[in-house]
Amino acid sequence: MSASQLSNEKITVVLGAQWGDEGKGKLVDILAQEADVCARCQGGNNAGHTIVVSDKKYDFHLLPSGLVNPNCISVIGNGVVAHLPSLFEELEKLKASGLDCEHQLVISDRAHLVFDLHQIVDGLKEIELGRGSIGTTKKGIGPAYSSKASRSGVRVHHLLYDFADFEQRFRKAVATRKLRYGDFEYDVDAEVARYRQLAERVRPMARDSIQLVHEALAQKKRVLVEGANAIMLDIDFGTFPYVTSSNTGIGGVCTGLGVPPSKIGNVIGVVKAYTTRVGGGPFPTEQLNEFGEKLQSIGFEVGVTTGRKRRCGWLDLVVMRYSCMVNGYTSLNITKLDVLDTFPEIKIATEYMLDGKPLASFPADLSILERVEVKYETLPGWQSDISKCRSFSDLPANAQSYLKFIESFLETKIEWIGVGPSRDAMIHI
Ligand code: 2SA
Ligand code: GDP
Ligand code: MG
Repeated sequence: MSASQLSNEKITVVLGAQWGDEGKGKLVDILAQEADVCARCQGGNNAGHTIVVSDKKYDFHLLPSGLVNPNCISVIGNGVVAHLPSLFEELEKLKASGLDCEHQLVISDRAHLVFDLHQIVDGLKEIELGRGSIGTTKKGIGPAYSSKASRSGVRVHHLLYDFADFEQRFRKAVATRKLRYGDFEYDVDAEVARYRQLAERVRPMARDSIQLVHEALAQKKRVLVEGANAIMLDIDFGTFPYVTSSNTGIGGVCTGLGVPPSKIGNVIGVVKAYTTRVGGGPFPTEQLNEFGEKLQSIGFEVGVTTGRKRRCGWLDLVVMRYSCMVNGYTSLNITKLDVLDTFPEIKIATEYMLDGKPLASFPADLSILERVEVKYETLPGWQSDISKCRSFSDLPANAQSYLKFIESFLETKIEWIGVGPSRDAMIHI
């Protein structure tokens, strides 16, 4: 890869284009080899990004995947919700696997804190929802963003300057939730003591990240943003209420880092060559049959954070057309094309029909989404191993046709093609 992949004028953004787990971490790792700054702008440790470098495998949750590059400063932006105990645990795990990167990490003093309290409430809310539960990761993400939106959230800076004030805010947050959910078990005094220690540990990495990113841009440094989750899990644009609690699309980059749209350059949408989803909610191209099982097992489709099996189905270009429209991708990374190697035929969804008529746009109402009939195109498979291909022309003709079909349907350039999990198993066009 040449250094020119990242602009030193504008921010490069990598976003999930479906329901998550498209392989964003792998592309971020590739691009971050040339980045000066790699930033997360939303979500928390609900994310799970796996990176494979030679024989080493790293799992990132709250931390930006750019940390694999020792020269890259990694930023947890103001739009992220951070569970500090998990942050330090993740750093320890990375250190144990040979990545000592704590000194590269910066956390925004405006980022909101996720407490164990939020994780407990996340679980209680899911129980309350019963059969309609969202299938959250139970990492406290929704309750932490609720605290933020209701202006009772606690931010990193609260922890740093006046601990008595922090303690008061924290105790009030617990009391309010106990009024709502009853007297759940929670050792508040122990938690206060733990945060007194965590405050000192986080102090050296807490900064005004907005200033940092703008200074980096002014100094012509290369800034990369790693999206977490994906557009169909976006709180506004996703399949609400089966979504996460942040703006996972391009808007979240501006609000989660404090950068204007004029500073955003390339936006790369990461698209799995089929579709997966974890948790509840509609999934029109889901294959509850041998095809879905085959995709799940060949693709090793298991949640990085929770270990849950991912639901699997065919590529959905109706979802992708909507995703391209909302996020305005300048190019796409098609990932896991190799997982389709053994399929004699491959289907692609091209239209949703409702009562015999094509739907003009992606529906807001889930009862409509549940009723749609999906129209598919069937393309011939290539039935050969593509994992060693390193250029577009190396790919079998049917794999090239599959990609060209996607590209022309979406009118968006395919720039990267993933043919295996490791860093080098990527075609760049
Ligand atoms: P939450 O925990 O409040 O954000 O859950 C709300 C919905 O968002 C989905 N969600 C995810 N979907 C795919 N991947 C995610 N990260 C992990 C991974 C998931 C895992 O990389 O594998 O390990 O299970 C992720 N995080 C949140 C979630 O399933 C809910 O549907
Ligand atoms: P993310 O959340 O979008 O970063 O994706 P995850 O890391 O949760 O899930 C993607 C999984 O697919 C990881 O285990 C990756 O190592 C793996 N992966 C990424 N790209 C490819 C690819 O092109 N081919 C194959 N076979 N695996 C891939
Ligand atoms: Mg993931």
